[in-house]
Amino acid sequence: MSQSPWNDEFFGVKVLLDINQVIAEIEATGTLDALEALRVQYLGKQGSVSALLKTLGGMTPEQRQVEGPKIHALREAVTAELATRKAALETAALDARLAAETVDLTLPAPEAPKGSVHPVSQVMDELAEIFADLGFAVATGPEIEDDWHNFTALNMPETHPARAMHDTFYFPDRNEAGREMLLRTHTSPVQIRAMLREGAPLRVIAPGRVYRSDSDATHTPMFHQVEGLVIDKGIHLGHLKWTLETFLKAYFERDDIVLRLRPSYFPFTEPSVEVDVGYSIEGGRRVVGGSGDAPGHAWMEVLGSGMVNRKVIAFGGLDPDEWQGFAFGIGIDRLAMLKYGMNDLRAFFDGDVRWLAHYGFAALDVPTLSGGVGTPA
Ligand code: 2NL
Repeated sequence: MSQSPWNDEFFGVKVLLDINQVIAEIEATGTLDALEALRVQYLGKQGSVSALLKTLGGMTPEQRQVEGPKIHALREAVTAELATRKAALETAALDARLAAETVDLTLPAPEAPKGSVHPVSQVMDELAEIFADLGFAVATGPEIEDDWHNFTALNMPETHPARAMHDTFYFPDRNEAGREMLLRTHTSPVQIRAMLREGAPLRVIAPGRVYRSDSDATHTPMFHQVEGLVIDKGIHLGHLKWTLETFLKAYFERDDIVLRLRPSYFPFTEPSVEVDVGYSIEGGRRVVGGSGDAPGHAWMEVLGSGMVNRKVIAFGGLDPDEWQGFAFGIGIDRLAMLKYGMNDLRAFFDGDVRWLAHYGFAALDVPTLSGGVGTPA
């Protein structure tokens, strides 16, 4: 760097700038704060290098041609030196920290927050496991359905009063085939699709979300249902009763489950039966088991079922003279409440993590029904 000429009065600006002195000063800076103070002193708005730059305005073109490059070179030299020193100080600070700080690898790691399995998911897994033992596959399908799969194929024609009873959420537009679109009111359409796709024989369960325009203490507009369907030759009510009894014993993990079948009506089954189980109250909670007619016991409805209506078998693309079947439908949320002792359905869907911490299941410690269906109690 050439010797600076600006050691004295210069165009009215009092400057004392010796480039070698400036560089020495920057190099001697020991802290980032001190360096920043120097930057302001030279390059800041009121800085001395900035003041020199301003003098260019008052020069003749000839003077400017001579002095301009020198002043700019000076500014660049100071800027570069400040940057070099800044990097050196930062590196030194980091080295000092690295030398001073140590990581104690023997300290226990902080515990990560753990998620948990929602009771509805847990019960769905249990149902899939129990029915897998009985030869059922799990079928899924769309939650947005057309009215043919949700109603017509289930023997609920346009004018059928049960369509109104379902309090359906309809979409404003029809699909390409001109069918009304809706949120499925049950998982039956999944089974209709399974029949059409896979034919017979068939054993499927269809668990999932269903929607009805209904909302109070015991009804949420979205809830969970599992339906089951068996199609084979020579299927009769005895198969239905044995299957449901075997399922309920496995689910409640009790061998003393007693069923009561009551005649009922569903458009998609004929005959239709409502299934009750005996229970008693123990410690303020419903405990399933024993006959509902026994002292201190009562009957509680748990599911609806029946022999698949001939018309529904035909809508599923099968010959009802050749194939018969039974079907059932259960509310999963209520099934979870009965087994795990919750009393408010709405809390299931509030998304409150405190509720989930209380009722949820550890992801890696899922209680499985490892005994399997049919294992002696
Ligand atoms: C109830 C009643 C039921 C079915 C669902 C069904 C499905 C097909 C064919 C015939 Cl594809 N039936 N499902 C049958 C009887 C009852 O549910 O009260 N559920 C909570």
